[in-house]
Amino acid sequence: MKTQVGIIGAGPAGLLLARLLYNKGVNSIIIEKETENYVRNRDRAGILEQTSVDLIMSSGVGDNLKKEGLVHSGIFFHYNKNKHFINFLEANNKKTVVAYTQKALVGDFINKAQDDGLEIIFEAKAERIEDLDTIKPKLFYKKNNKEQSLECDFIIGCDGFHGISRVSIPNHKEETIEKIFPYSLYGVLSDSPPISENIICGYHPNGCSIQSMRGAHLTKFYFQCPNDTTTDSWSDDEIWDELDLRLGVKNTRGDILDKKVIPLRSMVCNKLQHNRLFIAGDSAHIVPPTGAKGMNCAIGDISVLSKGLIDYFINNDEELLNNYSKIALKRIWKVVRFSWWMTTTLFLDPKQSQFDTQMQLATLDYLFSSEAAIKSFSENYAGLPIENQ
Ligand code: FAS
Repeated sequence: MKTQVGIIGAGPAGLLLARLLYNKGVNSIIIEKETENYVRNRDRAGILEQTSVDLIMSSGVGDNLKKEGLVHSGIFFHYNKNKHFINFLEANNKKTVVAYTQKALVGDFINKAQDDGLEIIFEAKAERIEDLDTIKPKLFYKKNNKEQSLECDFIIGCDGFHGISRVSIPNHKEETIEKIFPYSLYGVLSDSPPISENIICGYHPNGCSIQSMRGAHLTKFYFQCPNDTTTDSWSDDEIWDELDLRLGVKNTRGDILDKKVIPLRSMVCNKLQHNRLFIAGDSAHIVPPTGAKGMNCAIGDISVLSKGLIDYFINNDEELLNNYSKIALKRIWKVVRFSWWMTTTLFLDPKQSQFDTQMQLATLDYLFSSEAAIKSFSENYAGLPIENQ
C-alpha cells in the first residue's frame, strides 16, 4: 500500500493531523493498534485551550464542541481554608478554556473521518520503520497476525509515549530530557455532578487535589499519592473523605466508575524529526495532568506540523517542515515549564523542608495578590500562542 503521509496512532494528534491534511487534499492513512471501540471509549483529558478550540473549529469538526463544550470562566484554588478564583475572561481578554472531553473529541474525529472515507486501520500494530534514509520510508505493521507494509512520503509518529516512533529516531535517548516526580496522581472518575463547573485545585498538607468536570453528571478527581500506591490502597469511602478534606468542600458522592494511579513525569525529546520521520504529541513529550496541557500540547504540535506538510505538498515549500522541530520545541518547553510550575507549587514532595512549604504558600499568596501574576497565569492556562497559527 502507498500514501503520502503514514500516521501511527489514532489519538487526538493523529486524528487531527489526518483531518487537516484531508481538508487540503493531502492523503494519509492512520495505523492504530487498538480496536475502534477501545479508542472511542478511552477517558483522558477534559480541557481544551482556546488555541485548541480555534484549530478544531477551523478543521470543520467543531459542531459538537460548539454545542456541548462548556466555556470555563476561570479556575478555583482552595488553600489555607481560603477559596480564590482566577477569572480568565477578565485577566486574559476573554481567552479561556472549554470543558470538552478527549473521548468526545476523538469520537467526533473518527466519525468525520469515516463520513469522508479517510482511512483509519484499527487493530493494526506498527512494528518497525525501514528506509528512513530514503524519500520513500516504509512502515511495517501487523494486522490479523499478517505483516503488511505502507510506503509513504512521510511517516508521522503520533503513537504516544510507548509507541515505536520516538525510539526510531537515531540518538533519541541522548536527545530526551526527563524528570520523574517523587509522587503520583490517583485519578477517579465518578458518576456524580461536579460541585463546580470550573476546575478546583486544592493545596493541602496531605497533598494536592483537583476537581474537573467530564460532563453534567461526570466528575474527574485527582489527588496526590505516594509512588507505591495502587488503586486498592484506598476504599471508595476513604477516597471521598480525603477529597472533601483536601478540596475543603462537601463533594456530591456517586459511583466510582474508574480508578487509575498515574506516575508523574515530564519528558521532552529534543529531536522531533529525522529525515522523513516526524513525531508529535505524547510520543514527543509528556507532562503531568496538573496543568491540563497534555492533549493541548499535542494539538499545538499538529498545528505547526500540518502546515509544514501542506506547504510541502501543495506549495512545494519545505521551509516550515525543515524547521518543525525548532518551532514546536519553543512552545513545548514553555508548556512543560508551566505544568512543572503548577505541579511543584501544588504538590508536597515527601522530602520537602519547611522552607519549601513556605515558598509554595508565598507563591500562591503572590498569585492572588498581583494582577500581573494573574495575567501571566491566565495566558499560560488558556493557551500560549502557536507560531504560524
Ligand atoms: P495518545 O496516547 O492519545 O494516542 C496515541 C495512539 O497511538 C493510541 O491510540 C495508541 O493506541 C496508538 N499506538 C501506540 N503505539 C502504537 C503502535 N505501535 N502502532 C499503532 N498504534 C499505536 N491530559 C490532559 O490534558 N488532562 C488530563 O486530565 C489527562 N489525563 C490523562 C490520563 C491518563 C491515564 C493518561 C495516560 C494521559 C492523560 N492526559 C491528560 C494526557 C493525554 O491526554 C495525552 O496528552 C493525549 O492523549 C496525547 O495525544 P496523542 O499524542 O494523540 O497520544
